[in-house]
Order: sequence, then C-alpha cells, then structure tokens
Amino acid sequence: MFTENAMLANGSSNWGIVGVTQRSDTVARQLAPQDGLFTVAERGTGAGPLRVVSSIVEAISGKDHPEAVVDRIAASTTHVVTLTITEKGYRIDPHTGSLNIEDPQVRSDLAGHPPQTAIGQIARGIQQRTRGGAGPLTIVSCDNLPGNGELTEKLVRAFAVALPEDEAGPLLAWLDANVTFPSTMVDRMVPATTGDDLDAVECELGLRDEAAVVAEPFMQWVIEDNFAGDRPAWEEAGALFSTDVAAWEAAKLRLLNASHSLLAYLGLAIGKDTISDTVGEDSFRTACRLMLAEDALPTISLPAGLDGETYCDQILERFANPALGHTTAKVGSDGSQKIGLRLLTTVRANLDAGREPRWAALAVAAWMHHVATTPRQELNDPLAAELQASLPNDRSAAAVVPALLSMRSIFDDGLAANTTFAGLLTHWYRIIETHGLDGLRNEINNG
Ligand code: CS2
Repeated sequence: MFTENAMLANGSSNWGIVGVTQRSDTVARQLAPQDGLFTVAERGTGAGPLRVVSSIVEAISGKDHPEAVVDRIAASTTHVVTLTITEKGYRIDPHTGSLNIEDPQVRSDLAGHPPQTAIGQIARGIQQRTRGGAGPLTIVSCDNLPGNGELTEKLVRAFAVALPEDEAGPLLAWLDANVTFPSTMVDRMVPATTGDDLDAVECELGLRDEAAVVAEPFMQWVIEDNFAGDRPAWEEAGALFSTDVAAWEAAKLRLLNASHSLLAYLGLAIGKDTISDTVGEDSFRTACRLMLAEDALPTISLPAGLDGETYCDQILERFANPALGHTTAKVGSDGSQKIGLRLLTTVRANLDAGREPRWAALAVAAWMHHVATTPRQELNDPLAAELQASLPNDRSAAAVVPALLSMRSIFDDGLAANTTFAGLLTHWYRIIETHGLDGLRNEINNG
C-alpha cells in the first residue's frame, strides 16, 4: 500500500514488487492468477473503502522456485528487498544471537543447494549481483525485532563468512561497498484472513478475491534513511524517515506487542478466542494498563514525538476493535520467539533497577500456562518439541515454572537464577491454575 500510495502521490509508475512466499506457497498461489492484485479491507472505526492494490507485479513461491528468487534479487532492476518473515524466519541461534549455521536448511543453503531460507536467498542473490554488475542494493527488514536492519546485516554477513574463502571474500567486499540495511518499524494489525472475510469482501467488491486481506485502519512505517540506491518515495505515502528507529521499535515491542502477548495468553487461559473479547474483560485491560505504566514505560526511552500515555490509550483502543477478529491463538503463537523481545527485556530492566516486574511476569506466567496446558500437537511454536520435552509430568506451578525457566534458548542464566522473578511467576501461575478468571480478577483489581 505504501508503495502504491507513493506512486499515486507523485505520479510515477516505475516501481513494482515481486512478492515471495517462504514456507507456505498459499499466498503465491492466490496472487498469481489475479496478476498480483489483492484487496485490502479495513475493518473498524475510521475504515476506508475497499482498496484493490496493484503494486505486486509477480508472486513467486520461494520454496518451489528458489532460483527465481535469487535471480530477482540479482536483477539490475531490483533496488530494494523488503522482508517480513516473522521472528523464526531469521534462523537465529538463541545462544549466540547470530545465524544458526546448524539449522539444516541454513546448512543446505551454505552447501550451495537452491537456497530455502530468506537469509540464504538474499546472500546468494547478492553473490550473483557481484558477478553481474548490477548496482547497489538495500535490504529492509520489516519484522518486530529490535535493530532489525543491523540484525539482518549480521546474519547475511555470518552466512557469507561461513562460505568457502574464495566465495566469502568477494561477497563481504561487495556487501561493504554496495549494500545497506536500514532498520524499520512497521505497525498494522493484520489477522489471518478467514473464509468469512473472503465472502464479505466478495459481497462488497462484486468479485471473488482469494488473496484479500483484512486490516485495522491504523498503519505506520518508520524507516531509517540509509539507502544504498533508489527507493520509492514512501515519505509521500506517510512513512516517517527517522534517525531514531531503535526507539520507535523498542516502544512498539515493549508497549504494543508486549500487551498484545499479555492479552493473548490471558485470553487463552480463560478460553477467549479474540483479542477484542479479551481486552473487554475489565481486569485484563487493567493488567495491561499496569504493565504499561509500572513496568514498561519507566524502562524505555520514547522517540521524540511520541507521547507514552496517548500511545498506550491508542493501542488499547486498537486492541478493542471488534471488527478485526484478531485471534488470541495467532498472537499467542511462536511465544518462544516473542517473549524475550517483548517481555523479558522489561523484566530484566526492572529487576536490574531493583523493582518487581509484576505485570510483565503475569504475561510470562500466562505463556507458561499456555505451553503447559496445550495438547502436544496443538502448540504452535518452532520450539514446541523442546518446550514439551522440558515439561514435567506434574503440571503444578512449583514444577512447571523451574522446568521452563531452565530453557536456555529462552531465559538467560541471570533471569533463570533470579528468585524474585521465579517467585512472581509461581505466584501468577498458581492463580491462573487454581482460581482462573475469578482469581485473576481479585488479584489484579487489588493491585
Ligand atoms: C502481534 C503482531 O501476532 C503478534 O504477535 O503482536 O503481529 C502485531 O499485530 C503487529 O506487530 C502490529 O503491528
């Protein structure tokens, strides 16, 4: 939308997007027969009319056509590669924070097979660029990760370093001279499209669009102005170019995403399907407010131009959007990849300052409860097997909390050994487990 809006704003038509799917080819299969056209249906107060977006000119299944992806990245007509692949798509080794070169797909990509991972595809595409004389390239991560540009650069470089020397050298030199990795922060809630959404869009549009997406009216993109070459005039579409993306990203992760996760796990604990229903429970809204005000806001520096209280009010209002149907299951998925960045950062900052992170600990305890009570096959998390294996047969707070705290891929030594944190987790876990909603209401309302 930003790319099309930028072209509409300045009357240009010289940009087009090649969309690439990763693990599932569904969206490529939906878009291809529609020439890449898709509808964005905004839902909720302030929703605009249906919009058919035409900025995607080609859709490729990366799993089935990795060479085509590499070719597109290498093409001299390509100036920018954006990535939205979720936390787990980066293949980060949780112990080192760098590329997991033991990951079987990363290994296969390094061995020279058609690359399956996003980092492998980017590295191989750039490698091909070095030979073809194509110009500079900018890689733009759009995922919810702090310093997503620096991180992506680190991973691409780690991939390059792990190649045989005669390949590594030229690739690293080309990266130095021709490639930049600006950080960005993207914010828009986009739930998974349901069959009912497609039917509703069909009624409104008069056409069946298999690739329609629903979204809240709000959208925001903050970008670091560090481009190696050409780019669409996204600022004309409302994107904010900033030198302070890190602060925007920290605010988003530790305020918005953190309270999204808190709500998701509280909702899942008491059988609520959607975020809007969950935030409709007064005590849960209160828990969010307390986490934001007492745990999160005091431990971050806000970017200039962002008022903390207004932002927090706004996100709670966005969560309450009843037309969005954002599910607790979707927001609660991949918890092992999310809680560290959204919640444990805040937990650590409070403990370091000698304060108790009561409300952030409630979110982590509710996640633990979700992990411990979700049937084996239903836990939607890349570390599901590892998490399940660490669980004791005894599912009481006293047994589950230390078992999950011992997972070094999630909790570092300091957090795992912190008795204040363990105490808070055990306290909240016990309340959820033995007293459910009534217990939570009592405890939250009593502050
Ligand atoms: C959500 C995010 O699924 C999740 O974990 O918290 O996808 C959230 O909707 C977006 O970051 C909003 O910009």
